[in-house]
Amino acid sequence: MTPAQNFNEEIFVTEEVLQSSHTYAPSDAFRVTANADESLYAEATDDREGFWAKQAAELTWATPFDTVLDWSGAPTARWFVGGRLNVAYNCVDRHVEAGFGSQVALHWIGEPGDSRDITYAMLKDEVSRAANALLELGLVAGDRVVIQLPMIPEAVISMLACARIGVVHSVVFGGFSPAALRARVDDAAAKVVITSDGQYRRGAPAPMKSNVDEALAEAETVEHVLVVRRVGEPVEMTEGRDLWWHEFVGGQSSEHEAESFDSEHPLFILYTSGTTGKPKGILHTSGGYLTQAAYTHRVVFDVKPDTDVYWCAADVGWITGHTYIVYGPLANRTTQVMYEGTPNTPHEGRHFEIIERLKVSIYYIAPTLIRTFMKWGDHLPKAYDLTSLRLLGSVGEPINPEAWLWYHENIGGGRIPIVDTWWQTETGAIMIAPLPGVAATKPGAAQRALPGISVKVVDEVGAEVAYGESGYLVIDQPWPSMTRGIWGDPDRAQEVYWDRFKEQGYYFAGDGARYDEDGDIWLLGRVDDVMNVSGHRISTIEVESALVSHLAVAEAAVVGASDETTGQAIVAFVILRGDSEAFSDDNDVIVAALMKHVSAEIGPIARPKRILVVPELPKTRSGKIMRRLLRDVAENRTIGDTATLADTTAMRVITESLRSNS
Ligand code: 6R9
Repeated sequence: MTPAQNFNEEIFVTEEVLQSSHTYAPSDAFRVTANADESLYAEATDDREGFWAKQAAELTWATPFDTVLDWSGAPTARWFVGGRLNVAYNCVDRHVEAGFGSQVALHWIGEPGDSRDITYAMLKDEVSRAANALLELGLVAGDRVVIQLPMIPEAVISMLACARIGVVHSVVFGGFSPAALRARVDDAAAKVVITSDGQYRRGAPAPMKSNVDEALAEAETVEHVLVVRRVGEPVEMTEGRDLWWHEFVGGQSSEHEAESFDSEHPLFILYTSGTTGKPKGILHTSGGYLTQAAYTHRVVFDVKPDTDVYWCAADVGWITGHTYIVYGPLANRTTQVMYEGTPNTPHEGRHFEIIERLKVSIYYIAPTLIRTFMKWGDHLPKAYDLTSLRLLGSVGEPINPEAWLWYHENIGGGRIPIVDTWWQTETGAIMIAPLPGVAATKPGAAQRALPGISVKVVDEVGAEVAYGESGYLVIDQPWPSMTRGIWGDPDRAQEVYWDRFKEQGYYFAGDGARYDEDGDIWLLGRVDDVMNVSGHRISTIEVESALVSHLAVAEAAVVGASDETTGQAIVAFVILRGDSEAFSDDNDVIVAALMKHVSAEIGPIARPKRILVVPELPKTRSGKIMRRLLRDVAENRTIGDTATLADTTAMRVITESLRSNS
């Protein structure tokens, strides 16, 4: 289905979010001390490159850059050309050298209640030890390391250790299956994997190392596995390959001289779902990425390094964790909270308890968690002292006005700004968000591109739409933290992101958006076949591929159906093979097996909420599945227009069969 076909339906579903019109002006107290003011917009418009050069100058460069932007190889940009820097030095050492070694970098809290406070000086020692360990394993700049770890300090330390020696990290979310891990290890030809014996999940230890072992069976490129002891469960160590972190890293010197790397030296790869089955390894480089990570963190979160306690409750396995737990905050010498566990372990007030105890002042979460808190009840935030908070953030999916207002009232006490931040793995850092202290915020709107960033909402042919109209979100000027392409497939980025508006030279984000009457931007969700489940991107095709890889399935179609809590939920329609009675004549048994199968193939986050066994699927004459109609079924709506179906009776057959099955 082309984005255009899909697009109009998205507008239909999200029309209700456009109702709310009340705005919330910042308090004078916030405004006068804010890191940003209105003049930043004009400054950036007058001299974009000069503006970005100024932001880059906030970092410490070993060799200054001579050219701000080289766009001659568009759409692959080079930023801060000629400059050399060390990303880890910028995030750690320079703060220690400036006399802030005793400042806490991470207030880490484990799920079972254990905790560690790690100062910048301690972080410098740990990162240096880990860097020395990776060097001893024979890694050289440009090599790849895969990291699959729970939310423990070693995740941050490993990432920074890679950055310090110019090794490219690829962090794989702890919930991904051995198959997904293996695909990422192979794609990047990783030489080392860093993992842990296990991870705490909802109060109990779950295995991790054994998943890695399964993933790495016969993996050709991996020479060593470093294993952090976290849960104390017995694990199998492969002689000659596996090493305990506490022994091998622990035994290294804490002295390590950080050398500088080219501004365009690769920093990391992070895989994300696109419209095709295979996740894409999104590549980010050093100087431009760090510049925009630090700048956006400074102006959007208004961080004051001497006084704030900042908490971004994402996982480091996602881009939000990379940019707003590791690189942005640490480059800005932030004191932050890092929490290992799930929000309801050991109880549903856990986040609020942490905010109260550590006096968190800036709190950044996803709408799905806000909606979960709403479900758990207002009494929970009320039971804690949340007055230390002075700024709230939201990321990952459109925030519906109800959730925004609840967040504002119940967590923000009705007194503090909320920044709704729109961005993507590919953009590397925040692109659209209100500036706190500057903007009067609107519940549900991300509002305006940040100073230095330029976006537009355009129609089918790339012409900007009028205020009050909807269209496609595009980015019309290069930005420092933009992806430098897809790992191992340099031509694919052009096709995936730039071909849709090739003539205009626009980056197409895959999202629909709308200008309101004031010209503020409202995000309307994906217009392609990418689902957003609890803020995680999963492609319909990825789940379909997993389903059809099961022997019982002949064909599968997957849709993202609106869900009160998770934003979208995965609903799958499957046609079973003719001989699938051989497995069972009970659909429930097959459905349960398929659920398990998808979890095993991709990971529990991709497990469908519902799987419906159907006799056929609605297809257009060109053979494309009409997901729009299936979404109508999944969301219990009247079935829409079936005129373009190859077989116009298909939907009737499907609904009748579902009725008779239930
Ligand atoms: C940072 C992150 C990117 C996709 C993006 C969009 C959705 C993210 C949003 C938002 C509306 C926001 N998205 N933030 N939609 N409002 N504030 O989430 O990156 O995992 O790559 O997802 O998420 O659809 O295209 P990533």
